[in-house]
Amino acid sequence: FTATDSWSLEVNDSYSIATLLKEAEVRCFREFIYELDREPQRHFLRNDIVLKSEAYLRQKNKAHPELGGFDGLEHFLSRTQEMLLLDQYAVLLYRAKVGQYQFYRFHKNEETVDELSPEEFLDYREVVAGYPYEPAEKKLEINFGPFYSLGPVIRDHRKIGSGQRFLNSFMAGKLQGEWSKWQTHLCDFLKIHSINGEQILVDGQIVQDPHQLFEALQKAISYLERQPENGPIQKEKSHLRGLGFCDGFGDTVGRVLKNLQLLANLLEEPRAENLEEFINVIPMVSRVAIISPHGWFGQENVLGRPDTGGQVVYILDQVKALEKYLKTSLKNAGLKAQPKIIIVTRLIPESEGTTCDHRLEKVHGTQNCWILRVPFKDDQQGIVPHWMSRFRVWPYLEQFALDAKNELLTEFGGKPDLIVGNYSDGNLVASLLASWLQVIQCNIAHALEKPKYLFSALYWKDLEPDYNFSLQFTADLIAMNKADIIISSTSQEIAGTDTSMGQYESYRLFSMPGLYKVANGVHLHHPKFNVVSPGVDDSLYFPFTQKNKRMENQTSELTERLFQHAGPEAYGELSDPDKPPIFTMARLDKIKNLTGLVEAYGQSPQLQEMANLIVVTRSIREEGVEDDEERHQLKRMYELIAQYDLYSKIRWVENSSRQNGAEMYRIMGDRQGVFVQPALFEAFGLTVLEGMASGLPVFATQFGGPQEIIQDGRNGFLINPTQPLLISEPLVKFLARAGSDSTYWKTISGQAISRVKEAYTWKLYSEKLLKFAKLYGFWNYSELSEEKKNWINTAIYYFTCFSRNALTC
Ligand code: UDP
Ligand code: LCN
Repeated sequence: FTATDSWSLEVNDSYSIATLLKEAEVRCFREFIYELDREPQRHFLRNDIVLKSEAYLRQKNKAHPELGGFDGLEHFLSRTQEMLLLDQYAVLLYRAKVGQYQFYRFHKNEETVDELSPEEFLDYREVVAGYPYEPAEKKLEINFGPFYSLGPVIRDHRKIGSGQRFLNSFMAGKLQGEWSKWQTHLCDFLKIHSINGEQILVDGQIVQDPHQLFEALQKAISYLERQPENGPIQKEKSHLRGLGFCDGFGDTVGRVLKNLQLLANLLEEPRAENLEEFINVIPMVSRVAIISPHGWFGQENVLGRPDTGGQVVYILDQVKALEKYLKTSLKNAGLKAQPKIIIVTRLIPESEGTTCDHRLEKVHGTQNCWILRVPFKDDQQGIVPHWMSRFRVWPYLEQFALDAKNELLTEFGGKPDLIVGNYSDGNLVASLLASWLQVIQCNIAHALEKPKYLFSALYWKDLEPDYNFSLQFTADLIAMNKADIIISSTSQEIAGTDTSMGQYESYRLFSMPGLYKVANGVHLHHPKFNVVSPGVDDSLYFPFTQKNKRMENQTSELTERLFQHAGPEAYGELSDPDKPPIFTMARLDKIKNLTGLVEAYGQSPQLQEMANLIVVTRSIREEGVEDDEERHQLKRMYELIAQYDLYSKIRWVENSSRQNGAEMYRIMGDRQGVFVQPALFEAFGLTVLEGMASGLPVFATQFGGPQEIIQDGRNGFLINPTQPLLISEPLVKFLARAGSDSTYWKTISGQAISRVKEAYTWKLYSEKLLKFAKLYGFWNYSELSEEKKNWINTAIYYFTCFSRNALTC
């Protein structure tokens, strides 16, 4: 496989070092390297580089005002993603703009700067990590690039993640170019649909080709034009049937007429808008399978465990919204069929009082959405009885997929129309199911572990005993390339921003020393990527000011529990419970960094003076906690509370009920508190939305999704959680201003509520996702897509065989 395709990493002449930096800046940069060289660390990431260079450049500017500043160097360093220090060189990965890289090698003792290839950079990275240099021919290189060379490419990096819009115009262009071929595709496509075994849309026995379709349309349109617009379509059914039109075009004469006219227009004039509108009308989706194998998947008492966080919340809200949307669209299409959505997850016999051992459970507040649980099996014990970390599920997934396939076929009474995978394990299972059943596959990452854990690919061997990343990253590569659609919660998740690396982007170029090297692991410019942001359930998360929606007894019980109640489910005794609360709630993973917030609070007497700290987690005791990371974080919390003597300033409270969690945000709003999300990295961050929707000023990590949710300073604040002072300073500043200006807190609170209402709703989500799925359904059906599928499936097949062998060995 060679990398001579259109989307291999661009190396661009306009970014030669001479055009980026002045001579004095190159010299200053060498001096900065000299400073860094005194530190033991050899591998620096952007955050480190920026923090260290800021202080250095400030001092340089002061000492040499005559040089007129170092703006160019500051800009250059802010875009340097990585720096490696070797004996003679500093090697840099410079991100010129989204998806465009440049690799430089600065000689420490000479005035020379070389440009490197991506492969050379990967080699240096391995050397710095202590691996012996291996010549290229000894390494296995994975490159998916050539397999995409026949398909469409979004060239403008600003449009990455707008796959639907792009694909629509791309297809319309194709329609115009090869119209007679596409007319046949469209006509055939309309004949293949059925719901519960009944033909819908066009009867292929009567209408065989586009010409006949057009004739039939003219007759049907002129007939319907003579009928009352608001009349039910039932009365006209037999007439339309005779012409070759079945149910599915609408429920009233007016609607059917409009849709048939749309189709006639499309056949006559293949414009992008006509195509988009018509495809959206087709009732292509009524049965959806959502795959989320690991974790405790239930509706009560499951949240806050290391493997059961936002993904469960997201899916439960998602299915409710999808069902609602599908019901309306099926009704509008004149169909009686009800949508059915099945969430497939793991059945866990040792379920600790949850419903995780029930085979089938109805999703509350829906008519036909179900949780279907299928057990993991192994050769020794048959059904695996106990919970297992998401990092250990890999050996069970193939059998799980086979069993899930049979169960789904039985429950649906046929194939689903769409399979949605969640997280690395669900996406891998979705890849298998979608191949076996020939159904459209949509992936949702939720959180890609590779960018979450720093240097996780480079040091995979050290991390392997706990995390099995060799398997997970391989699974990610398979699923990303196999998926028809990938939806992301923010656009930075795909290709990052001007200054930060995207989460998918981190799979583009990397190596796992001794295993393989990846060049072009993911095609960010492919239209399969679409940004579809989740929302919040507004019946649960609403502004604290909506008193009439709140329950007085719940509010007073929880207020007592949060601030005063003594008992085993709370720790700390507030000496002044009336101070404004700094609230946080998350799973006790290291990455969530709740201990970082406690440390920042502990190190700031000013903050302790101004506010109390309220921490909510699912458990505050080590007993019964099986996850090592969670146990370690629990211990660390107690240590920090003791070390900074915080017992009278902090309340650490247990909760795993979503209803209570929602009211807790509002109680913090009653007291003019703030919510802090201090994660070292957050893929999206549902708690950020929940806090904002409840009317809290939110301080959230600048690393990951929150940077797109929050417009810094307007409807919340972004913080750098890597140092205690960087967390506490913005909080002190805000609380001081809110103390002296009574309107400030209210302004931010109001703007936070508006932001969520405008941009993050499940209604918007359902519309976008299903529109996208339908468009792909049509595209997948086309000839062009067959070519694409063959290429990709061949690549995936070989890669999967290889992975199985390599990983079994
Ligand atoms: N949550 C909860 N109790 C906890 C921790 C989390 O109810 O102790 C909920 C929280 O309200 C949110 C979800 O779990 O709905 C966490 O989602 P998020 O996207 O913030 O993070 P994740 O846990 O998925 O990484
Ligand atoms: C997983 C995460 O880590 C969060 O950042 C997301 O908000 C959540 O899944 C839902 O997608």
